[in-house]
Amino acid sequence: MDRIGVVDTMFARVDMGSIAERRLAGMEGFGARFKVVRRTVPGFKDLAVAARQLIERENCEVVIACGMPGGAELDQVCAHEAAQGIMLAQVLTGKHILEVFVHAQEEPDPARLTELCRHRVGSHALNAYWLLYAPEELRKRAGQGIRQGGPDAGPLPG
Ligand code: RDL
Ligand code: RDL
Ligand code: RDL
Repeated sequence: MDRIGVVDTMFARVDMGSIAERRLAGMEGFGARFKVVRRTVPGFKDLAVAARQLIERENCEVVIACGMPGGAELDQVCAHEAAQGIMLAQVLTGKHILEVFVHAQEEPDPARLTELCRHRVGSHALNAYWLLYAPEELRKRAGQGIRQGGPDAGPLPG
């Protein structure tokens, strides 16, 4: 059976990994064609190595890496570093690790931040599934200004 990895953090103020797990559990082939392997690490700087381990030790085909950069300026610098680690892990393993970051400063209202999280994590869970099983779904949407967590920007005219 294929494996899809989900890793999230204790730092995040929303249980992002469970949102991804629930979304994947609703997709065709769950439990038959693929299963989900879940890990949680302290914070987003710990995501890259956990994702690499999910790929190399747990044989995951794709990983969804969820994190929440805090609101401080320092957290933005750290987010950039954490993102570079995730990219390095992708290049080293040759597998997709979808970085799902929801920045605390994107939305000051807590209820709306939770909603943004649900939407972004759910959308990237679907993207991971498509990368693995339905790349034509991504191809159909090329150049369409698709976003995760907010409204789509849409295509430019012409
Ligand atoms: O490796 C242990 C920690 O350094 C690691 O868990 C960090 O990701 C924790 N962390 C910070 O140290 C920080 O300054 C986090 C943030 N900011 C942050 O904004 N979001 C995190 N972790 O998930
Ligand atoms: O791995 C999943 C996503 O992290 C990845 O697809 C990103 O490239 C998506 N993305 C951002 O997260 C972002 O903050 C993009 C942009 N900005 C951007 O400006 N252009 C993109 N993607 O193509
Ligand atoms: O235009 C508004 C947003 O799309 C823009 O601010 C993005 O940069 C927000 N964003 C992130 O900050 C991020 O870390 C996005 C993603 N990840 C993402 O994966 N997909 C997005 N936006 O559409």
